[in-house]
Amino acid sequence: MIEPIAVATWQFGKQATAEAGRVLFQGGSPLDAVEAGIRLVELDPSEHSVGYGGVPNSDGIVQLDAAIMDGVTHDAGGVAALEGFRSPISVARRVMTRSRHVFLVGEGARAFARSQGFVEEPTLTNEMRAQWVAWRAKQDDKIPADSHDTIGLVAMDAKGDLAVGCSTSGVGYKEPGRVGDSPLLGSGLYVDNAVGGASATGLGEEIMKFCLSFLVVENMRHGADPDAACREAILRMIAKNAKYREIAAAVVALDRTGRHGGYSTTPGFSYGIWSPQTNEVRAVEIAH
Ligand code: SD4
Repeated sequence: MIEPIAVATWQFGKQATAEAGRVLFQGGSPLDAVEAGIRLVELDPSEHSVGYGGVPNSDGIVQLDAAIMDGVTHDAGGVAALEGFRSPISVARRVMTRSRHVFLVGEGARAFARSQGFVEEPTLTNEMRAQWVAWRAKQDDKIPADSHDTIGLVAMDAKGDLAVGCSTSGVGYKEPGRVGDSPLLGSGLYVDNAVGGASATGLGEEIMKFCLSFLVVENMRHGADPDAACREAILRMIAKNAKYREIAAAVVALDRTGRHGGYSTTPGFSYGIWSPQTNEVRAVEIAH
């Protein structure tokens, strides 16, 4: 008998995995669990890196990226630079199930969401608008410290079926149209029922150069446990270029036996875990 389990990036991973767990407990599929867990964080305006209340781009417009992938079938859907919808993970899932495509961006993604009956709503909160106005006044090129904490969630049900999702408002004050790793299959997320799943967070410009989530899943395929798989992948980045010791990149993984792990280039990464026995946030302390 396999225990259902969910893991998710960062402190909000605790609430997200608890929500995913609730869905699994009620007999929902791993895809249902991933969507529900991520959606909870997307709709929380106090989280400034995801969904409604996320940090805008340099024009003051919130452009959201998200994707979802099914470990059983490899079906997947994603949206990028989506404006006007608070829960891009739900639109991404609809791309997977109701479109002929896998990935829709910008105005096309928006038109698709409308056609599917999603309700357009403001995504920029007053608080984030005020921060953007202050940033613009300073002409500051620096990325604000709390502007990038993506939610990545991997869930497994009692049958051992897996799914993964990832959602973000991306790097704060990014160029309009910029897309990070989060909605890119293999970079921000990847899952294969035969092995496990992984999701990444951090600076997408660098993560996508290493297909980080795919790499972690392949490391697990070749026998590494999730902790080792994440560590080997991050160390490969650092071996390529020591600058990656300073650039935030982190990844969380769950394998098909329910083991989980994570690793990051810089200290301070944590992830949440839900299982029927536990409901905790485990802080992954990184010693380099
Ligand atoms: C991006 N990977 O858009 C996202 C941001 C992020 O923690 O995860 N930050 O590049």
